[in-house]
Amino acid sequence: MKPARVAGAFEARVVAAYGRRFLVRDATGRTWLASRRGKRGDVIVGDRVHCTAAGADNAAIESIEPRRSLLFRADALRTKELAANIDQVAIVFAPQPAFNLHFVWRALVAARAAGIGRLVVLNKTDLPDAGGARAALDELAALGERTIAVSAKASPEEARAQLAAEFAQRATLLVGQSGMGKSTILNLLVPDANARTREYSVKLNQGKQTTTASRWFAFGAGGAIVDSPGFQAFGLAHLSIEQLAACLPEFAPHLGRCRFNDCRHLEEPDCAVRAAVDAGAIAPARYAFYRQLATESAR
Ligand SMILES: Nc1nc2c(ncn2[C@@H]2O[C@H](COP(=O)(O)OP(=O)(O)OP(=O)(O)O)[C@@H](O)[C@H]2O)c(=O)[nH]1
Ligand SMILES: [Mg+2]
Ligand SMILES: [Zn+2]
Repeated sequence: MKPARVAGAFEARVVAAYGRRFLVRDATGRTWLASRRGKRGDVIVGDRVHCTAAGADNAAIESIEPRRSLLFRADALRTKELAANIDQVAIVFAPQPAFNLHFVWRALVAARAAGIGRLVVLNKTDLPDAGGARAALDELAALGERTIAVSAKASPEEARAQLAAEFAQRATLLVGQSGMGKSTILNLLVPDANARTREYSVKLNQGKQTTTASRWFAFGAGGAIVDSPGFQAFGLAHLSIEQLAACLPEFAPHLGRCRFNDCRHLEEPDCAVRAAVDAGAIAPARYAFYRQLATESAR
């Protein structure tokens, strides 16, 4: 007996978005070009959506399922959603091109604030470590973050095994500055990703094959890997000063111990966080990072 269903209605995953055009993948693995009639900007990669068929390969997105998670960044002017329904963010950095350590730290704060798991990936370990990437990774491990070091290009088999263990059965978003190796890692784990990226670009009329937008790829049994384009500034203007302090793990033992309940840990007297900096329990560079974020906070 066939299951009852509404003619032409189906559920799907948004696997790519380009302007107001989307690619959605249904349960059978078929990809449809979809549009969101009337609405603007409310569908993002990773969303589970309800669609109706509107032609041979065309569909209309009728509604969006509630999201399990949402990662985004924001500056004073605008908010940029990165992906919906991910379980963890893999922040990729490398000795070359020159990395910005604050980018890694900011991505960790954004993920923590969104209740999303975190993994810091140092890639290109085959290159000379001019920028102290390894030391930066070790410092993050000491703060309790999950870390992993790989060379996706020089030791692909080893890298594949290491990464597959971390990515199994979870939806992972790859983020990082441009050129760190996100797409290389994706291609290592999802062998047909290149071909599908081309297929997506053609269907969305994008032309370019570099990573210009987030794309969702199924990975193994129950997992997914989302590639995203590199960008330079990971804005956290959407977080309040209180949230920022709560997202720095080494601040945790000191929070609630300041003289004032609403202490911002900036200029207030008898601040336990600043006392911890003076005592060497919080690294001055991390406290300076916090102050920087606090100046950008819109709330
Ligand atoms: N030496 C070395 N080069 C690597 C490694 N992994 C990736 N690369 C190279 O780094 C360059 C950038 O890699 P991509 O995977 O395109 O980087 P990306 O992070 O996807 O960059 P965007 O899409 O621009 O954000 C390519 O030339 C890769 O071949 C590695 O482990 N070692
Ligand atoms: Mg890329
Ligand atoms: Zn304080």
